[in-house]
Amino acid sequence: MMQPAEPEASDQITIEELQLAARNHGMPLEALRYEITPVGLHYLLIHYDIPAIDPGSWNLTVSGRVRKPLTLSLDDILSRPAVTLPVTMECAGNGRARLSPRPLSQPWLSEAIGTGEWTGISLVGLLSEAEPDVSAAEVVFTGADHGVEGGVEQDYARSLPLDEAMKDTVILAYKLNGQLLPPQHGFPLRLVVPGWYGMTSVKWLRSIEVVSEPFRGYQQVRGYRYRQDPDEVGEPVTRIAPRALMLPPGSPEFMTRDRVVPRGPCRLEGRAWSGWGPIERVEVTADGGRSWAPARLGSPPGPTAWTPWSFDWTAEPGSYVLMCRARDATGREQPMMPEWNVGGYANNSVQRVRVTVAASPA
Ligand SMILES: Nc1nc2c(c(=O)[nH]1)N[C@H]1C(S)=C(S)[C@@H](COP(=O)(O)O)O[C@H]1N2
Ligand SMILES: [Mo]
Repeated sequence: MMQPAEPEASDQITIEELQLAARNHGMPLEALRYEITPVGLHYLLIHYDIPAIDPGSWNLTVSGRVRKPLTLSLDDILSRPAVTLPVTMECAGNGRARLSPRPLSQPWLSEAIGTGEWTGISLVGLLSEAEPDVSAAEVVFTGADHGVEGGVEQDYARSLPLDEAMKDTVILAYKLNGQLLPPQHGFPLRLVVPGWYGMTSVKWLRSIEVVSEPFRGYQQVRGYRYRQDPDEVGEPVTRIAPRALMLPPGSPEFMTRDRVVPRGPCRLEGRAWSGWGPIERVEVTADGGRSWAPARLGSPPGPTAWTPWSFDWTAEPGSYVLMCRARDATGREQPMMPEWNVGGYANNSVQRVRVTVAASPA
């Protein structure tokens, strides 16, 4: 059977990419079986070093274009009413390593995802208490981590437009899956912005500043822009493009990760999400995309988390490339082939899972 070619990376992975990949791990795709990703299996992306923070002396400041600037200790934050929300988070660089030419950065394939159950305080509550004044346009979130990127020494910082920051699903989280944040996920406090790519959700948060002009920080105007040419201003990377992933069926071959599946009925399962709207449809193909059949959709664990799907496949002897694709309620759908950009962001082209079904049981 003719199979569609999978986009191949053009050159070999460099030692610097490997260095990043060894620090920042993905979610093993078999962890798609968990509705809430266990801590430790959730993906991880850290631009610089994990900062050392003493929770006793740490505090959070809310300042800038506000009538009532605030300084809160960790105890102040822990004593406020708590909210808990399952949130599917994805790195904007997910899929980057399948682009050609490959942008040199964290070389994700498709595993830079996870769904955490985040507990914290609502950001809108805190901002309302600080009373942004009429000049307020954006909110800048700064982390305690520090490093150099693109030749610019910086604290990791990102902004959100005021109206996005005031949405009631945005939280300042101090717990992940019921435990205090582990160091790597932002202890003692991080921002969690459902629906937006992960770079928005600033970890090791130390200050919130309300500003009247668009923030010009590195991660806002140099990083995280869609560009065809490095000299372009580009468009900002914002919400998560739709993606469906399949829990790879059967068993893997150690090096290639190709699957071996016994013949007979085989339930394919996975999860799908989009930051633009609810998942409306997931389809599956086993014949290279000549025919797509709809998967059954289950209910997501919350409005800002992935939707489970399943599909009953009959595995006949042969070789297959299984694929799945998601469409959201805004009509956005995954493309078959990647769309290239300088930073390698938002490559949500469909996943390919190579499967062999043996003629007789092993
Ligand atoms: N302070 C700070 N916040 C950060 C980052 C960082 O390097 N420093 N990485 C961002 C990026 S690019 C992503 S994808 C998410 C990853 O969150 P996680 O490691 O908890 O999965 O955190 C974001 N928040
Ligand atoms: Mo990211």
